[in-house]
Amino acid sequence: MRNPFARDLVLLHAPALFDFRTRETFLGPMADAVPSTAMFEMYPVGPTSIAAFLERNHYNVEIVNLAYRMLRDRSFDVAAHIARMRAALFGIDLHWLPHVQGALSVAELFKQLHPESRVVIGGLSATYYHKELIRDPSVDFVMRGDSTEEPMRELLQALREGTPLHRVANPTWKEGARSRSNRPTRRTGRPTASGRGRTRRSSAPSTARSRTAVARSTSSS
Ligand code: B12
Repeated sequence: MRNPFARDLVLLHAPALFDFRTRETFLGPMADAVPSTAMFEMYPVGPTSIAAFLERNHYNVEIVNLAYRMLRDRSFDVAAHIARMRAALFGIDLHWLPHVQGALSVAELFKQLHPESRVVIGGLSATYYHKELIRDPSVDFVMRGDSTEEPMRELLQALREGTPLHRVANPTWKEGARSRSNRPTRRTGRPTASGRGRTRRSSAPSTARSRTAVARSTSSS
């Protein structure tokens, strides 16, 4: 029987550069208006929205802000902290592009410590670079799109029940030596014929109709 207290998902927020405490670096300019340091320790709003949605759907989710912990305590042991973590799935945000080195370094460290665990990367930059990211040995899934709450629920459910991923909206994932992608069913701002952006959202992907659309739109590369 499933342990109702077990973590289903841990969402990790990496610093822009890992490990900024031990590596020399030249940091680029940051907007003065932004309330975080050049390590981008403030995580995107999205993980809180994903966590709230999944909790409402009876999944246990935790958010761990590694970047903030490292800034607050210079001796914070990231590897020891990650080694103690247990969950069915681990998510790392790659939302702002300057985060790419930090997000992938944390994913690599994570896989060294938990080779059996699965890692999903998400956020706007991850969405754009999903084909490149899925080639990284530390990345199992890239969850694309700007509305990933329902797709993340579907992914957790599929992993829990061992059902095929082609029914899950939005992911790119590894299948042997190849990668596969399901077309995102939730997106915004698609250009119209007139060239102006318009907001368009499809119906919830859990409906029978959109499930069929997702299944039809699976592609591989
Ligand atoms: C509000 C906002 C801000 C706010 C709040 C930021 C925050 N904490 O999220 C403020 C003003 C602080 C801000 C700051 C910045 N922002 Co801003 N911001 C936005 C804006 C307008 C909306 C974001 C939002 O709230 N979305 C709603 C929430 C619910 O969705 P979300 O955070 O996108 O998360 C969803 C998905 O992305 C995805 N997802 C996100 N993370 C993860 C993680 C996992 C594991 C998974 C599976 C999925 C996932 O699923 C989430 C839920 O559906 C976007 C534009 C846009 N269209 O999104 C720009 C945007 C995200 N910002 C951008 C930038 C560049 C910045 C700054 C770097 C600006 C600067 N030069 O300083 C800073 C960085 C902040 C920092 N951490 O240091 C760019 C990012 C471009 C890029 N790819 O790098 C965007 C796209 C604007 C743009 N077009 O240029 N920002």
